[in-house]
Amino acid sequence: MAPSEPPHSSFRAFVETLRSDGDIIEIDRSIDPHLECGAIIRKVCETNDKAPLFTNLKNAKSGFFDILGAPGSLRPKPQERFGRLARHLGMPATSSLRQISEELLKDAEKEGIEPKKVATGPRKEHVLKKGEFDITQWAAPLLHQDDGGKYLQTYGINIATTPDGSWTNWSVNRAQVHGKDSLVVYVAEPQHIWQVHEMWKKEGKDMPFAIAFGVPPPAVLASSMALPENMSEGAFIGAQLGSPLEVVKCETNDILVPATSEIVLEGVLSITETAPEGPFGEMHNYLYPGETHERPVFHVHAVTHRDNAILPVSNCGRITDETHTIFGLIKGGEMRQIAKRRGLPVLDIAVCLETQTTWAAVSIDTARVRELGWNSEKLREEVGEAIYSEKPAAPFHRLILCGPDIDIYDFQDVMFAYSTRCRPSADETVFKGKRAFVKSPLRDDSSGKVVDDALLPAEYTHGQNWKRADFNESFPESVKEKVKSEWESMGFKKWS
Ligand SMILES: Cc1cc2nc3c(=O)[nH]c(=O)nc-3n(C[C@H](O)[C@H](O)[C@H](O)COP(=O)(O)O)c2cc1C
Ligand SMILES: [Mn+2]
Repeated sequence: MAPSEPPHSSFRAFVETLRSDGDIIEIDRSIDPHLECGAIIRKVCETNDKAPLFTNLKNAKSGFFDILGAPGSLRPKPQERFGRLARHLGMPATSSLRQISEELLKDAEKEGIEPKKVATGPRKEHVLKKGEFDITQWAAPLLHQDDGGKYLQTYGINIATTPDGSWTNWSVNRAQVHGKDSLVVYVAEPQHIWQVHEMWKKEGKDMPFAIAFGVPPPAVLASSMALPENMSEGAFIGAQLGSPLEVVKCETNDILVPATSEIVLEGVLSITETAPEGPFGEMHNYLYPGETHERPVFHVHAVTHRDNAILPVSNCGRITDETHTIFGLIKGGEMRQIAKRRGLPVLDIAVCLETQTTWAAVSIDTARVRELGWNSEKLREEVGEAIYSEKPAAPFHRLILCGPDIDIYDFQDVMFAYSTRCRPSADETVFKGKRAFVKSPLRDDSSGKVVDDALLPAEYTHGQNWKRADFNESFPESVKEKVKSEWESMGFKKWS
């Protein structure tokens, strides 16, 4: 049966859409949230399998809660590779990463539409006050064996408002179980949650705070974006969707949370009390056993949840999970916008998921490069200086410049260009002192970010003077069509 609501309207509708897409494996046998659940999600991500919905987690209090793993990872069918991500915005499952990023970022400069406050919502179906819940007894998963604790928050949104009420920030930052009514939250410079928390420290008051799990999927995408300071992610996504998101007030503070949220934890983020957080298996597929950081404690004053609540869980590590797909979606789009704003001869920028999102491929408008009369050195210098100077580029340390015959979303094509057209040293420029990414296993790559020119010399003078020796370029259409139409009857596997 087709779902009655579009997938981007609520997390529940999203799950129903995945189900009707045939993109869910419902697991009703008893699964242990201690590592077993995490192992299944990990294997799913590493093999692009269907999203697992765990409906019988060991120790889960009856009906509270189920887990949806891999909510934004890749699908098995190549034509629907980004289908799960596309469904976050209510788009067709066959949408490309470029199409999804255009939809998310279209007219990004338009005025925000603030969320609309409504009286109540399904998330109020169950209200548990302090003393009525014990988070340590929930089915919060231990996701990797050396993680510092059980991570409840991997795909929810953290909601914080500045003391003057002018800016409400939504962000995805992990949080781990700390006590029966407390969590410890990843709050670190330069993230906005850290900035807002610093403002409350100056006020000398604990920060009113909420984490909402299972929110409308567009809200997660907006909360993963590096929007400018003072811009509320809720207002941004309202404008992108063309209508406000509905929010309800918390029970114990004035924080507004999405009305259809599956689970909401509300209370205060302490300005004085910290606890060790981490380690956690991270997006680059590294975990440093025993490495912890002191981070603020979240005192939970109330919990509200829907009937049969579902917790979304992202278990990051080796490609490909949400940290890669969403990074690819957002950072590629943001870097494309930078190139456009700076007037560079760039058609598009794609994050290479296969590199754990540390490289990006840049499609160069070579006709414009020829008009500008730029040589390779000048092009590398201009692109590197512009892109690496801005925040969205921090996670990347290699930009590969590609000509018009290269599909920058096809890593094999990018590697074909890189390996056959880029001479080490001669075609490379190294940039020093550029913004590094704290999460990178390199810790600090500010002394070595590179732009690799994978254009051939002819592209600077007359344009492409070669043809490829491959199926696509070395045969007439009539021959290709005939081969394709007879392929399977000759005994080969399905045409792809
Ligand atoms: C699945 C997922 C998990 C993430 N986990 C973290 C995290 O634990 N810590 C963090 O700082 N950023 C994390 N991020 C990235 C932030 O959401 C991103 O940097 C965002 O811009 C932060 O919001 P802000 O710009 O309002 O600070 C995660 C992103 C995704 C998609
Ligand atoms: Mn923000």
